[in-house]
Amino acid sequence: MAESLVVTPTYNERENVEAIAHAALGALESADYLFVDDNSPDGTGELLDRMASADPRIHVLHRPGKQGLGRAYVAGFLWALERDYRYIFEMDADFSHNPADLPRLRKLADEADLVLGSRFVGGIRITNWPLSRLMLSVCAAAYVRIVTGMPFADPTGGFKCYRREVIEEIDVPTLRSNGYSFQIETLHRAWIRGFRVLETPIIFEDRRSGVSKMNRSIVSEAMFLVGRLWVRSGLRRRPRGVHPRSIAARAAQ
Ligand SMILES: Nc1nc2c(ncn2[C@@H]2O[C@H](COP(=O)(O)OP(=O)(O)O)[C@@H](O)[C@H]2O)c(=O)[nH]1
Ligand SMILES: [Mg+2]
Repeated sequence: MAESLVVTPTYNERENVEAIAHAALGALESADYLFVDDNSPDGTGELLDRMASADPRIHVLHRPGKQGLGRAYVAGFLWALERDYRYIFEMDADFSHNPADLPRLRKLADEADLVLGSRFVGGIRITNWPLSRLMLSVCAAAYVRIVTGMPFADPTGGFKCYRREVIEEIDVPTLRSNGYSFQIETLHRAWIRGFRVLETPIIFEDRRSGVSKMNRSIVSEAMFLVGRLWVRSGLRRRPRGVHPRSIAARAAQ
């Protein structure tokens, strides 16, 4: 079995899935690929089935209808936990995340439990985004920092590499959020439990084809979630200590 699994939720990504799978599996020889499709009306699901029957490294989960990115990732993470993958990646289908960055994220996961591809650490690196969308992301990041205490430049990013232990410890079935909130919620659970999180710079490009599923309700969901996370963690604004299963704990032994 491969060491890594790249998980990508898809909704109407027919124009992207073949190219992204080819690029990701070429870039990371030690990886399998799991797509989680929400019965895309454009036929992405059927195309993914054909890809999976032609390539044993490609897998597909089909869900009955559009339930949001968070639900799709939860299904994907549970699928990964039933198997022996050591490293589990989140990546979008639309080439906003560059598959050529996968080996670098994987390598950094030798020294961190969760590696975040960050659009903002050490400057802003987003190409072709409308200014409004950029401002939204920058403001969201500041808001998350102020309320939760999480010291990350880009807490809403969706290009990540988790060590398996993190996925095992963040209680995946109780993750409730979707959209941007899902990224904040998973990051907060890992960080507050004392896992080591590392941000590494990435260049984020606006999608090459297809349309974004971003909308207003995703934004308001995130606004509420951030407050809830802070309250749920007993108003704590920093981790209790190093998690016993963190790579940091093991290095200290
Ligand atoms: N399965 C599933 N995938 C989704 C859903 N919404 C978005 N996605 C996928 O999640 C990824 C990010 O979505 P995208 O529309 O690019 O959001 P943006 O990059 O924030 O504009 C893409 O691969 C989408 O196809 C959904 O409801 N279900
Ligand atoms: Mg996108």
